[in-house]
Amino acid sequence: MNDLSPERRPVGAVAPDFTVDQNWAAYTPEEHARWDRLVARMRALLPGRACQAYLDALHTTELFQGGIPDMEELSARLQALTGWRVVPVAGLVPDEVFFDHLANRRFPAGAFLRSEAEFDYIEEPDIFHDIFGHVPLLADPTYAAFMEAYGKAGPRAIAANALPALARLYWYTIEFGLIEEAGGLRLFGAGIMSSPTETRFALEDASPNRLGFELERVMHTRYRIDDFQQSYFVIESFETLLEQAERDFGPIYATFAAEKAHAPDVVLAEDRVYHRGTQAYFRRPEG
Ligand code: HBI
Ligand code: FE
Repeated sequence: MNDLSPERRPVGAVAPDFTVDQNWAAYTPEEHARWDRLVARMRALLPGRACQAYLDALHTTELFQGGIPDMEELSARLQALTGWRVVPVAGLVPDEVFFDHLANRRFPAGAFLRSEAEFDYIEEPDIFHDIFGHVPLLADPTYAAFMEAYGKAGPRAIAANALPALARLYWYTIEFGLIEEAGGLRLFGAGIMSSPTETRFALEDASPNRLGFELERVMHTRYRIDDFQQSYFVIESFETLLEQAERDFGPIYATFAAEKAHAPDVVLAEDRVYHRGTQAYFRRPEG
């Protein structure tokens, strides 16, 4: 995003692995207060909607003591739990760099906080999306192992020219995934966890499909990047997700180029259908 909002401080030197100094002391009182408002809004919504592992992690990571977290302190706590660290970056980093960080249990988190004008939506992942959305589940050992396996799968996908397949797995799980719990469907995707409107839409709105996660199905399904999802995929557990991530993706990549990708709103005969969406949200007259 070139039009950096005036409040976004220029970062210092960028290391070869694209990490920067978080410069925690430079956050302003307004930014710390904005972080607290963003967190308070989501914490009012997530009980009963976020998966239990996420709610548990909010406590084990002691993440929300108030104010923007210092990634060094947060990493010390997280490393003791699952070996993961959180490293500051200026923004999106090249795919191969991103995969290498994940494969080594380092989560790259944007060091900047969205401006007041971007309070409700920001295109690029900022520190709130990355730390509030992605980091808590890294305290869950099974999810932590899945994220490492995802990172390790990167180089082969790039070599097989099948990066979109792996990006779709990321999108429909790590960013927008749902999980089945005894009480019903719950959220675990970071993109939903950091959005008050999508938190409700993904779980409660009649519009989107809610379909059982299946690896090939997800790797062959396109997604939208600028709006809510037309389909959300439901995993049965982090254990089943980890098993899938440890499969050999080679055969799937081999068919990837040939097979036509599915549109984001379709329901296939072989789908496990939790909810067949009306897609009303996407038929609404453009405002
Ligand atoms: N870089 N900092 C950052 N954060 C991301 O989520 C990210 C990235 N680079 C690439 C990327 N995500 C996606 O293309 C992944 O699917 C690889
Ligand atoms: Fe993200």
